[in-house]
Amino acid sequence: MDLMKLSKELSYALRHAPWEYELELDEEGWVEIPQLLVALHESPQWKEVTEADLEQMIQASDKKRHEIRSGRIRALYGHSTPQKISKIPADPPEKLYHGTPARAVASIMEQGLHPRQRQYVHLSADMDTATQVGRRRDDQPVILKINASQAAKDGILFYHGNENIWLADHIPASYIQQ
Ligand code: HQG
Repeated sequence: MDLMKLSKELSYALRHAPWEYELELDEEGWVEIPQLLVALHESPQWKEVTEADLEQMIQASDKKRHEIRSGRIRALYGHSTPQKISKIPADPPEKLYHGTPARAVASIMEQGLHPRQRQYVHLSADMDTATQVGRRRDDQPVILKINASQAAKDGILFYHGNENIWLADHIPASYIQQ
C-alpha cells in the first residue's frame, strides 16, 4: 500500500474537506476511525485499508501529521475547515522559527504573520524544520526568529502541534526578527 499517498488523502480529508468524505470533525478535529474507514473503502484504491495501515502510515511518515487515540484519528495541524479546531494553549519555548519565501518577508515585517488560508500560523521549534517548511516555496527561504516567550508573556496564545510545530493565531511584527 502507498502509505504516503494515504497520508496525503487523509490530510486532505482531515485538514481541508471532511464533508467530501461525509465526515464531521469534532471540535478538536477527531473522527471515529470506523467512520473514516467506511469513507475510504468507497474508493477502489483504499478498499482494503485497515486501522493497522493507518497506524503504520503514521509510523512511516517523515513528519507527525496525524495521531490516533482511543479509536479516533485527527490531523495535528494544517487545518483550513471553516469551523476552527480548538487547541489548548501551551507555554512555547523561548524562540520559535518560521521559514518563508524571501518575497513574503517585507509584508510579514509590516503586518506580522497571518494564518492566511489556514486556521493558525505555523511555527517551527528549530531552524532545520523551518528551513524545510520554507523550501516548499523558495530554494533559499528566509528563517524568521520569533520571540515566543516574550509574546506569550504579553498575552499571545501558542498551541502545540507536534514536537516540531507550534501554532498561534497571529504573530505581530514586533516579535519577529529577520
Ligand atoms: C506566509 C506544511 C505575506 C507564510 C509545512 C507562508 C508546515 C505571509 C504562507 C505547515 C504573511 C502560508 C504550514 C504576511 C504569513 N504577508 N505572507 N503577512 N503571513 N505569510 O502553507 O507555515 O507538510 O499556510 O510565511 O511543513 O508555510 O503539509 O503555511 O509562507 O508545517 O504537513 O503565508 O504545512 O506541513 O503558507 O506551512 P501555509 P506554512 P505538511
